[in-house]
Amino acid sequence: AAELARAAARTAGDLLAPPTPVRLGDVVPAPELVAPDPAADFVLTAESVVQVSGDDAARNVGEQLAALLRPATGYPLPVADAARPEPAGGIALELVDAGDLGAEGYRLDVTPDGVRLRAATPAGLFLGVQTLRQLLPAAIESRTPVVERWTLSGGSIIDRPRFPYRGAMLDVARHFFGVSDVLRVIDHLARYKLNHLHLHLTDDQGWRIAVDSWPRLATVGGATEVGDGPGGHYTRDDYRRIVAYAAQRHITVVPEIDLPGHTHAALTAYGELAPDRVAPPPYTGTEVGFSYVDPASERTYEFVADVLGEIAELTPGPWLHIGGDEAFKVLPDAYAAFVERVQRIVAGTGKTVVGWHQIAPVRHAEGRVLQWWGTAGEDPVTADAVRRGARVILSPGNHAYLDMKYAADTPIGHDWAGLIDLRRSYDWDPGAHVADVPAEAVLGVEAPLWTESVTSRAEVEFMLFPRLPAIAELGWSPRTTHDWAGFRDRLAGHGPRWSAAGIAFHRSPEIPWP
Ligand code: TNX
Repeated sequence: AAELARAAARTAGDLLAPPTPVRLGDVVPAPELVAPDPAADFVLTAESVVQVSGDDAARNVGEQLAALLRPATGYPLPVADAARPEPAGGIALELVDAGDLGAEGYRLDVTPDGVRLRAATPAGLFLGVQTLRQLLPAAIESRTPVVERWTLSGGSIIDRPRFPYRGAMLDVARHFFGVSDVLRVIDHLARYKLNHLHLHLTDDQGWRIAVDSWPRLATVGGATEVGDGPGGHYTRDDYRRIVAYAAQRHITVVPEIDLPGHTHAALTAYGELAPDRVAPPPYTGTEVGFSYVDPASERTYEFVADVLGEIAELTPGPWLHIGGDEAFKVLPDAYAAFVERVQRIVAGTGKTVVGWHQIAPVRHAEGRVLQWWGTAGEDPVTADAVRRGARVILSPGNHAYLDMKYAADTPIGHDWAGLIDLRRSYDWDPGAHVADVPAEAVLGVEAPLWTESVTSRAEVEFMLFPRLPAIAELGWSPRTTHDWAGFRDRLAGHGPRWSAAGIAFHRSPEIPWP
């Protein structure tokens, strides 16, 4: 049957008028350099082969490319090793030091003879593949064979990211999202060249990761969520699966254990951590700032060391996020002493500490990173921490928060940081957003999705799309390409891609969707 469908697609495709091809520059995030050659279009055919040079990781990118293209085209697209891969009517992926492309850059050349993609690393090839995917007609996103002429516009793209850290956060604590939902979010990140997934694993309403040394955290602390839902948690194997799936897509998982506040779920499991040593009943509301583990108890630091030790061991990436936000009931001196000690515990695991910018006032720890979620244009305390050596991930609440409503009538979401339509998520500059936080101190950007009001995969996608691509472009594209009108036009063509991929997106009225 697959064979028949393939044949039918081929014949009918040949009879069809060619669809309006995607222009070479219609890529999100915008590439650094685009040089179209209108005389050099290429058409992918049933005979096309993917040739790959390099190591297993490079070959794996070739396999992923073929797997992306097979369902809609119905073509076999075999993947072949070649010392010197040639387009030869298909696609060549070459792992080679092609100029100054860096760790994530790539060069893509489309000629009538095929597509040549070159990068110095498998990550660069993978990122180039995301561009290649966007250059094919939107129907490429279909999971079943489609009648189409698979044309790519001719010319060259040379591309590399502006910032090394480009991320999104999913709050799996307020509402739990199972492994398959998380994997799908990873796919969404990959499309837009985001390379970090921050998982907010713990909060007042639920503890979502199994910890062998403190088992009740997950079994008791994980059994609730906002509202009446059952909650849930990831086993160590679930978490390993998420990390491995992300790694295949060159995405680093950043696990967050929020401390010392946002810990009510941990206290329900282990009353010994609570200031009064009494385990409270579960909390399934949406208030913040009321809970904390006792910073004056040695037992608390044993807990922190055990938990962070296990998470570090399960996590190949360099980061451990310790939260640090909204610990309103812990006095400043006790808070600073606690965070400094936890920073040392993280250093002891070999990881680099990340925290919400509330940790800025405490002593510097080697390499530490502050995730800034402010809404003003200045923050002297964060600027001072930067002078003392901190780097910053920008998640401004009034631009990058994916849980804010698009408009007053958006059915889910918050508005404490204002309404965030697409233009608001797009129109700011991470390199010059906070006074006295220079671009050199900015590691990158991250778009957090808090889930107090977000309960399903479809609702996650509704809040992510179309704003996630806007944040992705701020993290990836050189500032010289920044242009609202151009972004709007480039993004419009992605609507049909999302529809074909079954992504439930918000049809922002600002975009001329086709
Ligand atoms: C503030 S942003 C929080 C979260 C909430 C969010 C809702 C931050 C570090 N803390 O606990 O979920 O607002 O928008």
